[in-house]
Amino acid sequence: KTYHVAIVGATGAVGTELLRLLEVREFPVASLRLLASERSAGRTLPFRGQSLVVERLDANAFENVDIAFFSAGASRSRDFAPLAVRSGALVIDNSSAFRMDPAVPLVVPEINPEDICLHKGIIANPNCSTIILLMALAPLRKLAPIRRVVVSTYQAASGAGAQAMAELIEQTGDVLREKPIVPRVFPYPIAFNLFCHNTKIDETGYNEEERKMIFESRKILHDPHLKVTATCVRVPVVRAHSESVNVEFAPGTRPSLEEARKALEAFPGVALVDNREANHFPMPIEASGRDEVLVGRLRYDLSNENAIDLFVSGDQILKGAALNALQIAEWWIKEGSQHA
Ligand code: A2P
Ligand code: 11C
Repeated sequence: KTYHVAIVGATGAVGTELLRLLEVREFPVASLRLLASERSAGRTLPFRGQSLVVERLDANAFENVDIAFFSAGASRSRDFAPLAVRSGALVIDNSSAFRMDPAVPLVVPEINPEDICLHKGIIANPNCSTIILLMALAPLRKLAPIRRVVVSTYQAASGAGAQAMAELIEQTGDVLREKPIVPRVFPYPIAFNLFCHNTKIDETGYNEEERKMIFESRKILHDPHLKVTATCVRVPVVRAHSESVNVEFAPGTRPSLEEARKALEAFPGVALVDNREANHFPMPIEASGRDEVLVGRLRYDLSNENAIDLFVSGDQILKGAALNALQIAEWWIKEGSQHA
């Protein structure tokens, strides 16, 4: 069986990666429709040796589409995903529009694939920082119950889109050439700087990215009482997010580092990078372009007998977005449609 596929946001950072993954992972594509804004209509993008023309997103774009990947921001998802579902498409949505809707599964296929079967037309792809965190927590959670997580992120420019990646690169060159810089995409200089994640701060002082990490983690892990606190920071890295994570287990249940390393190594989608002698641990530069989330720097928390510290780096565009979305579709066509 083959599928008629659409990508909404095909010209963006995630959309272009999705296009490449559909080809290299040999997704059974019968036809592919590339959708973006009016600005990109008429542009061509390569797929399987052909040039496909990008079309403007409109209400008729989903006729005969079986699977629609949305990656063009939450307002486009809110406006067009329900139309796509009405036309009979399965929507896999990369935006935050429907993630916390109780009727919409929020899925990391290595963690809660069975939730895919509960969909009513839309399946949500989690926030990239949440996915990357949970890829490290899920194997540890099999060893002992996790009570609390303290996470600080080091988030790449890619999370803010293709233009933000370009801004980081251009601005770095401008600073080196001592040219004056004027931030366009980010609110502050990103070259040689870092700042609180560029989302709204609420009355508690948390930014929106931090809140996503807290609430999405609970939903994906089916653990409404899990305690999570997060500090999300944008750093001058192009496309892989890193996270420093303190994991506290239920009293008296902390696994040994050896058990934790084994569990991480055995978990699909995780690569253990934990070489103390060489001081070689997860780095965004090594995570970039890789499917696996790198996990390492495992050590006992000397301040808490129930906790372990670790460090994680994962490609924000791949496992954080396009790859996870495609894996959802792959699981659905292989396993899920049999449960339907
Ligand atoms: P376009 O390239 O035509 O602006 P990124 O996350 O890298 O910034 O990409 C965002 C994606 O969402 C792009 O493909 C962009 O298309 C698309 N997009 C942005 N605004 C709209 C819109 N109003 N209608 C359709 N697609 C949009
Ligand atoms: C970032 N995590 O790195 C964001 C990007 O909820 O899908 C994705 C925002 C989202 O800035």
